[in-house]
This record gives sequence, structure tokens and C-alpha cells, in this order.
Amino acid sequence: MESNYRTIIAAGRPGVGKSYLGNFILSNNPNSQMFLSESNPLEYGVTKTIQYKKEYAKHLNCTLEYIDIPGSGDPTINITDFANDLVKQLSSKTINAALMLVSVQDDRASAYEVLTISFLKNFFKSKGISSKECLWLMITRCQLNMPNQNFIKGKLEFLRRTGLDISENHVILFDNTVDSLSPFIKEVFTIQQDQGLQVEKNTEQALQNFSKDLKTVTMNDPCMKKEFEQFEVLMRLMMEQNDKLAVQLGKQADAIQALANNQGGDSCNLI
Ligand SMILES: Nc1nc2c(ncn2[C@@H]2O[C@H](COP(=O)(O)OP(=O)(O)OP(=O)(O)O)[C@@H](O)[C@H]2O)c(=O)[nH]1
Ligand SMILES: [Mg+2]
Repeated sequence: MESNYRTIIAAGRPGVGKSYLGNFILSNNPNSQMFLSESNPLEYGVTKTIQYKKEYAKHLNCTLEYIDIPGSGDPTINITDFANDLVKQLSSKTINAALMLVSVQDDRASAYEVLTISFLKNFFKSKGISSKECLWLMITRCQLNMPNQNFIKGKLEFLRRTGLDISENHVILFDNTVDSLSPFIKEVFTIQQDQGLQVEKNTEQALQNFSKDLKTVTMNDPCMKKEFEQFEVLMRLMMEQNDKLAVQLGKQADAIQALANNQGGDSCNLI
């Protein structure tokens, strides 16, 4: 197996296309099922465990390792177990590119996005280079319609405000073609193999910071007002599965519900 390869991780809400993208990147066939991918899953999310595979991707003329993870906000995932699993499975790896996936149809800022941002921000730390050099925004399903500049600007602005600084030239408009990925892959290879992101080994700390971020965003971001209800339901579901998170969040869900009842808020549309 080729030793000159780069490692990519994908994060995002359930169903955004993480596994589908992995299949496309490694095999040029989004339906190859190297990573299990489903359009109408019976369960909430399809990928339930961390999976990674390394392949020579002929269509991209390089060897790549792709890490596929469960969707952020899948309430059936126990976050403490997941955090421990991240360390167990990935702590020896250097991740050269971390993708935050959103679909071109996700024109509203959502609770899922906040969870993905907080995850990428707190469960990884940079090694050798700045995080900004490894972070990418990937917009999926662009073959349906290309996002306009306002959509892209709005997303980047929301990500920045919520704690993830992604540069304008790190936006990939994935439209199911090799051409839409090639410039990104080329740039990933300009990063040294041993530079990028590493899993934060202190899971306790990562979890604490993760829940602290959720509190801050839901309390302070005016754009999240409309999302309070959605957040409240999600958090309750997650807290049922996660004793530790429940303790750390305290009475957060109640506070959010109270806020949602009191504040109408402006529309949260990004565009
Ligand atoms: N045409 C097209 N369909 C996509 C794309 N991304 C995802 N899909 C569709 O969406 C379905 C769900 O995608 P998955 O890759 O399973 O989503 P996921 O992010 O891995 O979801 P979880 O594992 O549940 O977190 C796929 O089966 C495809 O039908 C895309 O870029 N283009
Ligand atoms: Mg998946």
C-alpha cells in the first residue's frame, strides 16, 4: 500500500452525505457501499461507529484515507462512548483535512451545524500547522443547484461566529464530479503528511468545552432563536442517552424552552 497518502475526516448532520462522499472519494462510485449509505434509513442515522479506509483513488490519482463518523446530532449516539472511541481509534492518526459538510438545501443555520462546529472545534487540536489550514466547508448536492455567494458568505459568517474559522478558498462545491474535488485534493497534498489535526486525548476536557459551547451559542446567538425548539428536542434526546452531558448541561434544556416561549425572534434564514 502506498505510504504517501493523506487523511480526511468528514463531519456533519445525519444524512448530509458523509458516507456517500467517502464512497465517491475512495472509489469514484458513490453507491459502492464501502461506507454504508442510505437515502431512507429506518433509524435516525445510518453510520453508528467510526469507520476508516485507505485506498488508491485512481480517479484522483492519489492514495487517501477517509474517516467516516456518525452524524452530529444523532440522538442514539452516546457522546461519552463516542469521545472515547475517537481516542481509541484515531489518536495515532494525523488528519490532514477536516470537512464540515452542509447540503446546498441547508439554507438555515441549524442546531446540527452548531453541534458539528463544536465537535470539530473541541475534539481536535492542531499539530504543526494552524487548524485553519485543515478545515474545509463542503457543500453537497451542488448538482441540484449551485449555491450563490450570499449562501456561502452566510455559512462562513455563521461558522466564524460560532467558533470555526474557515477561509473563503476552503469552500468545496461538490456536485458529484471529480472536477469539483480535484483542487481540494491537490491542496491537501501540499500539507505534510504529519501535519494537521489530532484527536484531543483529554476527552473529559473536550466534552466539557463541547457542552460549554452549546450553552454559549444557544444563549447568545440571535440567529439561533428560531432554532431553540429544535435544539431543545435534540438536547433532550441526547441527554437521555448521555448522563454526563446531561449533568454538564444542567438545566439547559429547560432554560432553552423558557427562552423559546418568551422570544419570537427574527427568522434565522441565512440568505
Ligand atoms: N445526489 C446526491 N445524493 C447525495 C449526496 N450526498 C448524499 N446523498 C444522498 O443522501 C443519502 C444519505 O447520505 P449518507 O452518505 O448516508 O449520509 P451520512 O451523512 O453518512 O448520514 P449518517 O451516516 O446517518 O450520519 C445517500 O444515500 C444519497 O442518496 C450528494 O452529494 N449527491
Ligand atoms: Mg454515514
